[in-house]
Amino acid sequence: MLISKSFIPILKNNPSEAKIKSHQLMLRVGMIKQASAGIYSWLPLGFKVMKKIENIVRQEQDKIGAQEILMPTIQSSEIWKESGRYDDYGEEMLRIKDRQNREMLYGPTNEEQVTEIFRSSIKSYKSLPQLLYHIQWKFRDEIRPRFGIMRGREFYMKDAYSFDITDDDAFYSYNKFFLSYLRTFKRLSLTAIPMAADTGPIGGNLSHEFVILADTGESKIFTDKRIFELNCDNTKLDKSSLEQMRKMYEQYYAVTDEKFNKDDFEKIVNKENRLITKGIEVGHIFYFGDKYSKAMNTAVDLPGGKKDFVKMGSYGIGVSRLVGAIIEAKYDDKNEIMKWPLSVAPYDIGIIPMINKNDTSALEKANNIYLHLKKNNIDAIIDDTEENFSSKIKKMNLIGVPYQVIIGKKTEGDLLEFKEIGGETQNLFLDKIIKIITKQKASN
Ligand code: 5CA
Repeated sequence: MLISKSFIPILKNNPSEAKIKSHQLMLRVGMIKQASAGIYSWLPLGFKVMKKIENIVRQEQDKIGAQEILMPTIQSSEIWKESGRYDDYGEEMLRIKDRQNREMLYGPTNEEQVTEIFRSSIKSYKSLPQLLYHIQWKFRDEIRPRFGIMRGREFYMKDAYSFDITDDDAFYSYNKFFLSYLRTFKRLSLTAIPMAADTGPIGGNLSHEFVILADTGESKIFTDKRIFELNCDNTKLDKSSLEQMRKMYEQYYAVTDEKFNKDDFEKIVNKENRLITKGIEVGHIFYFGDKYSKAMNTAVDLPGGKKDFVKMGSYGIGVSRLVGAIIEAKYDDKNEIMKWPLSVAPYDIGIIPMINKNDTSALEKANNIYLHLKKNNIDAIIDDTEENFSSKIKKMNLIGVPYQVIIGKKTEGDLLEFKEIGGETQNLFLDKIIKIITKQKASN
């Protein structure tokens, strides 16, 4: 891709309406454009990043045996009346009437819709467990949409739902998602910690929020620092390994302010291990037993011939919010450098030829390198503008392409000036550069 031909509308300065880094940067480099309050269009750069995040989320859902479906954005009010949430949800729900005067709504979440799908087909314990998910736009008429896509009204969410018959089996499903969340955030190069959380309008009594640390986060968190040293790398997918893994995380105090109790915190956590800070909620999982299945009469046959209501959980990841969350976590404020993790970067490498009107040899060289990289599945962007060197570097640093190749006066023969964003320049042959990037990609 050539920058001159791409739709990357970069602004000279930070837009004044944006209060936090991620919102500023996303507007500044043209990742998004506001359509109305809390509602955004996604432009090529932002859309690419979000799609890459979405794919990682999808792969990790598939790995635990969840099956992808796609439910509509517009739902009928009938099922919400059955569950009792039509009135409870209040003004956050966008209510719509169709031409027959039927009450419809733009889905803020899908517990009712998925329960309706499940009950129409699944009749026996033999078909359980069922883990279903979709990745779809949601709408919540938030009172205070803010920070760009971080708290939008329209946002993109992965939501999954589990169906089991016993609590024991349902916890097994819950733990599978717990693990898949840890793996997902790790692939996005984020350290998300699971914290005991309130259940709010979703309901139930077991719930974890997955939170990444950031000063600009809206969640206040209280935790034992040692939770950051844990990892789930060797966890297997069987029931007891998963239970042990969750217990390992739960051994440390980690809660958001809704669940905070000062006496407990000071009693349980030694002074030197206490951490009080802020974070961004990137995922939230819930277990609520038969809350919806009872209200919506969703039961299956048990082995002995009796019937029972299914036990359910729901599991959300803020896919669009993650784009902003990664910026909050990775942006280097001091040097104005954004470094996207390679797993979600809009481009793998930026090629920066020094161009002047009388000499196009650097651009020709850039094009050749581009084609060679493409053959090796490396996605490059060439800055083919005639701007000066420092403004080109600045632009590339702002876009956050993880690697750069500079083709300047000093570039002779096949040796190239290569650097990882923010790092030292090395002189390398193209083959070596391809090896470095390919290896890094494979590790994701
Ligand atoms: N039904 C459950 C689980 S699927 C549910 O809706 N959970 S939630 O309300 O916690 O939302 C799941 C995730 O969506 C949150 O963790 C957050 O990352 C994201 N999210 C929620 N509200 C917004 C919003 N207004 N803007 C952007 N992302 C949001």
